[in-house]
Amino acid sequence: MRLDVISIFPEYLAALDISLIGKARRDGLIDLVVHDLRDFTHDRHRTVDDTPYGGGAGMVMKPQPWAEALGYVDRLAPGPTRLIVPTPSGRPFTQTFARELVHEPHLVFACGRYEGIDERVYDYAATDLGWNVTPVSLGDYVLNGGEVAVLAMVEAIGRLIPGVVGNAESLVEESHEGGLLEYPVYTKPAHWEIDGVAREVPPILLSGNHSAIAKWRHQQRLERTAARRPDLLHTSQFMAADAIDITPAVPADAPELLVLQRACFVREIAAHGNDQFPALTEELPDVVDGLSTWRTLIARAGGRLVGAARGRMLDDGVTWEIGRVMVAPDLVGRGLGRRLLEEVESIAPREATAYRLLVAGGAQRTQRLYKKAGYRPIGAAAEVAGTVAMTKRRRPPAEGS
Ligand code: JD8
Repeated sequence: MRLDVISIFPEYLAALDISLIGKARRDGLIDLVVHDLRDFTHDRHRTVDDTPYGGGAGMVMKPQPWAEALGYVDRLAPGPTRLIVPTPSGRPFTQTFARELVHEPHLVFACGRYEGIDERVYDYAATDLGWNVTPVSLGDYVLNGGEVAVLAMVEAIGRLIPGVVGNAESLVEESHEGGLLEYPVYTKPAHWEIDGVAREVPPILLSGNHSAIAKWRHQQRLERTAARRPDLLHTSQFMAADAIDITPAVPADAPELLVLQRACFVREIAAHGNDQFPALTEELPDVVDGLSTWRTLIARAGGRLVGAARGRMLDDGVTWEIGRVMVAPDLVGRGLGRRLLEEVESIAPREATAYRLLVAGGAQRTQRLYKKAGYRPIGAAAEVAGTVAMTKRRRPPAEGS
């Protein structure tokens, strides 16, 4: 892979002379050259910038020096060239993109400064040089120029070249490889004391039980990702990371609850042609009203509403009626339904001595879940056609609880 970097501060890229990238260059694994843009100016002051057309603060980099610099490196490396232009307005640079770029035969990095580079340079590179021009951002913060971004990108791409990083093995379990953040690491001493405080290495890591260690490390990656980067997790992984938050519903949850109940009960229509199921016919105001007449719990995974359940006391003053135990269709079968049922049982007032709930007549899977939870069917429910009522005695709450 050939890389060319163009900058008015070539010394900024000196960091690429050292460490793994530096060694890879000396070992011929990476062919990287840094060019000074001012070498492509012809005036005594080696001018690379001028005032912006349309006015405004700062200066803009002139097109001619860039065109000559890009033309020069174009002749240095045959074959397709990709021009990476660091800019806060570029596509986010990610590990996935790094893994894509490592397969490019020739990468050119244009380090801008000031307010940026005259926009016509990108059209020249794409049209006249036939390059694939890609504006890329290192992250949602503002730097003073492209050099820092190029340092990061060249390192992230270079270390993926076979042979650059000693044990390729370690490339696998890194953050952003496989979508999870990396697990915590420890080294000697196992017992570490500082300022009179002793800190131990998690015993599992001293056990020699490699499958248990791998399991523990995976769980650590899940929990750390759920806590720090929920955006990286697929909802199902929240379950595995046990990072589902169950909280009381608030009126603002009503729109998502309406969507969830439609999604969860739509099968009723297909299974029993029953499109009059309340959960299917309700509109938003009905859901909002329900939040004031029922105590409703919701489950969220990384901010997404993935489940709910509700309860209310029946007029007999002793029965806690449970309803709308719902789990998002893509998450059924992972234990969330059982957990929601336990939670909504647990919020029943002290005077409740029994639970009662309705199940769609044909919903065998759901009935099995309730039977496993101790519920027993007591026959057809009068109040909602096509449903079966199931009840369970409530174990008296433990003394003092
Ligand atoms: C290239 C000039 C400075 C940017 C006026 C401040 C990348 N993630 C990132 N943040 N900032 C950059 C970046 C900033 C640059 C240049 C990259 C060239 N500047 C400009 C526009 C606002 N000044 C970046 N990658």
